[in-house]
Amino acid sequence: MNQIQPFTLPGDSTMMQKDFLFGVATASFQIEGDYQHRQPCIWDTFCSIPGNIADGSDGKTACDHVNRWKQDVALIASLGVDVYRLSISWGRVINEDGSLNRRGMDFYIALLDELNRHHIKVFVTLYHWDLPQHLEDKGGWQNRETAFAFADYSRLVIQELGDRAYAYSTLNEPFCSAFLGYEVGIHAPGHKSRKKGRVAAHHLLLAHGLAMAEIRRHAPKALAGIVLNFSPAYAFTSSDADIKAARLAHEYHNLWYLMPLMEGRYPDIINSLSEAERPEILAGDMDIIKINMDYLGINYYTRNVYQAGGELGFEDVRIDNVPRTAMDWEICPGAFTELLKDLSQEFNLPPIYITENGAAEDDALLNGEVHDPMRLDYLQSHLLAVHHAIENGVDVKGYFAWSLMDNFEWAEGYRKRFGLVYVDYTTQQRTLKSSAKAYQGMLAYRQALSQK
Ligand code: GCO
Repeated sequence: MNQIQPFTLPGDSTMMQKDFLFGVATASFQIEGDYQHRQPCIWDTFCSIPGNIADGSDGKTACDHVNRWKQDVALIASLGVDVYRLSISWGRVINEDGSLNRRGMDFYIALLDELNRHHIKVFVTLYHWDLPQHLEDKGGWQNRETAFAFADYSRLVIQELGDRAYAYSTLNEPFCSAFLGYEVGIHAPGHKSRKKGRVAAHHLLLAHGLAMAEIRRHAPKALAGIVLNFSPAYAFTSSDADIKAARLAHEYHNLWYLMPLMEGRYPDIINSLSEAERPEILAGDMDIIKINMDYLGINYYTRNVYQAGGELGFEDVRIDNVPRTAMDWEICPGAFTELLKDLSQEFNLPPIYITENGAAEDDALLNGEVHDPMRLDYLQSHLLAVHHAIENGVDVKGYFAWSLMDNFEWAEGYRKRFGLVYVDYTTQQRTLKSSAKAYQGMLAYRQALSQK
């Protein structure tokens, strides 16, 4: 195949400076496998119920990363990235009685040591959705106690990993855990109740605040923050009703998580829920949640369009004739720039890291190569979108492509591929896609610039 054109950014872009961090991201359940050596989690249970996962698969083997981690670190290093974002599997490091699982913890210690040996910084996510099943059996995120169990687990991990991690993120996308997992039930643990979704969100945010305090105490040099996903809400028409609908959707899906962190309160849409549907907020909770963060992680994939309607005043509209990824998500880099600008204007945000951005494509391995033109376009346009936001004054310090390699895409199973690296699940062979080469090329160019 012809030489792949590297991604390009203007030479004087902040993103081409050495201290802007470029990375790739993964999550424990999506890549690790080796389920025999950890507690079962809610995703194991969810996968075991027919119909939940599009291809009937599970996370038992995934990318077999626990057995291939050394080779995977070499792969990460070969891309030339500055930083790698991974998550810790709660049930791999903590036994059911709360004691440390030495074997599991040693796996992560060796992994972080190896990354650091390659001069790769590590962003550790403490919770990327794999709640131990024994905690779900006691109510999971419905149960306030889970927030305290999370703080205990976090403390043990942070005490062990300490400054091997450059940054800790408490939670990844509490929207997904709460809304997809407890409110609409398309993710584990599969509950379907508005009340449960709202209660889960509150306990997740409380867990975040409690864990932040543990990071501050036990790894004072590491950065501490959270990762939120945002799908900016656009009005279908310019009618007042649709504009209002988009605002309501933004409050319900995006600001429900950000506003408590920044301002110690839920957005106004909480007042349109019946008393019975609102979470119980105890005195002091919002102060715990509002703890100062060193950074905000933002995950962006797509935007959503809304019109007036539905029980809460908004409903999704699917618009035609727009480019979409294999997830059927609209490709809209302009909304990414606008999101970053709008959030920075509306809130007094800490520095931002783009902790995930990427696209699923129907990739195929042909003669040892994987060409992914749609992903190439997607990443190039979204890198530029970040650049434009920075030019407009938004403080972005890093960018992580989702994902290092193809992996278990939750309810979609293995059919949706997000990797820069292709994984052949029968052989576990990894192959750099064109997008990986374009990323590698950009990073090599930047490296050369910095040595001039
Ligand atoms: C997410 C998750 C990832 C997904 C990715 C693509 O943040 O939603 O962090 O686990 O795989 O977003 O859907």
